Amino acid sequence: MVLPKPLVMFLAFCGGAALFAAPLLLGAIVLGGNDRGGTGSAPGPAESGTPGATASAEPSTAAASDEVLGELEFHAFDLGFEPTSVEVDAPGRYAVTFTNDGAVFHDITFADGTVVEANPGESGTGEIVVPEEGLGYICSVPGHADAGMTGAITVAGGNPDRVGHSGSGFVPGQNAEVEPDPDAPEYVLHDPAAPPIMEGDTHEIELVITEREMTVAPGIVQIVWTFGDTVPAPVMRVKVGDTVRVHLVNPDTNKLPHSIDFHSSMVAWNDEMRSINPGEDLIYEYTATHAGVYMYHCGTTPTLHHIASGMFGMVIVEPASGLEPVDNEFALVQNEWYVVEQAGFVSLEEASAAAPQPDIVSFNGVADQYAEHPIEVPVGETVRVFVLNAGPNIDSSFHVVGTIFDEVIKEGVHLERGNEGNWGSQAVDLAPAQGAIIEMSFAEDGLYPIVTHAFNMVDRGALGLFQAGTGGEPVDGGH
Ligand SMILES: [Cu+2]
Repeated sequence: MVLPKPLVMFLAFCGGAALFAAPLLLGAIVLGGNDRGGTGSAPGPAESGTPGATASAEPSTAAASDEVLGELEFHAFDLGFEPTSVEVDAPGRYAVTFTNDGAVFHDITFADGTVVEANPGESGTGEIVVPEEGLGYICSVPGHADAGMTGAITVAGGNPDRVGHSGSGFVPGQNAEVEPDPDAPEYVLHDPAAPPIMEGDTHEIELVITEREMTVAPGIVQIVWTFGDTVPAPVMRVKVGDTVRVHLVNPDTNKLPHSIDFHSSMVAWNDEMRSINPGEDLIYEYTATHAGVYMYHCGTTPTLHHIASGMFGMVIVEPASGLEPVDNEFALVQNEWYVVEQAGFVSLEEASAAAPQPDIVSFNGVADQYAEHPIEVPVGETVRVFVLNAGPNIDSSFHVVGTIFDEVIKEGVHLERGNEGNWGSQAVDLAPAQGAIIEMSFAEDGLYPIVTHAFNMVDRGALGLFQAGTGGEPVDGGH
């Protein structure tokens, strides 16, 4: 692999840069850990071959016939099934009625492949063949099975815990290994420049939700859910006193309900933050009352899955009097990706672990993008970075190698440039959903790595570079 020139220089310059270099030399993120070995779980119907075929001749006959042995009724709510286990007297064919009592779309997907769907308030019907071993069922809407929408049909005396469904055999603490695909689309470089403040006092913003694939690291594609078709979502920049009126649109081409929650607002959770189904929209209006760097995100259940899948962004609220002008402004959002499958859904199971092990940690959605495409700034100029840790789970220790922050406003706490004593800051700790305004400058020509100083995350993609001036000369005098 051919390394970009600034990077070659950086590696040459920095002899002890193994940690930085690892992902780049490999050409991809190391998605470390044990192989999950497929998605199979407990021995289940899948192993029995033809659905309905059993060792005993009698049930086999019943299963093969068209005779319907009974009717089974299932209900869905948000997020679960009622009942979660059903016992039938004999294997064979059963009619199924499925009623959705929830507020969002659900289905019931049986391990024999039968799917019955129902919109909120509606019912559907189907037929299933229950084998001797029993038959598991889940809701196949992403995240719903993980959130608890699973169940099992057993045959007289069977143990529902031993009935397989199509849920995965995830073991907490074990990350999947996903090979980068050399044919995956190249990632789209996310512009790190912070936008200017929006003009006027009232801002009408249309935000369209999309569900699509995105290259989140070289060779790694994930299904993402977005506000405004980018991850992170567009930066909104306003000032205290402004009215922000967001028109949130969930197009009917989407599959899932979504919502929006602005941390920069003070509104009731059960009104503006409500979920809307595909084909619906809502208006979320608030007055910006407090200055800071705020997160906005989707809050639809399971919220963890919606944030982990890309539904997060930054709102900058300036004081009514505005921020002091500086020479350069950037916006960086740190987030984690939990990857178990190429071009698959982000893993809620991995993200849910009590001690989560992200496969990728990125600035502005794509691993290592600013290491491969350094952010250029002139030597000696003031540089302001708006930083948000979108999480969803792990802390950030935002640090820029080779400089000292001389102005930091973190969650309302202000370290002022030129303070008495000339106190400075080396790293800004940001728990999930915390944000800061961080200012610095670069004293000389050269490269200044952007990291979270939680260094176990740097080789997972949390690496960028500021290039001051020409980027400087490597120590060995090479080229
Ligand atoms: Cu969502």
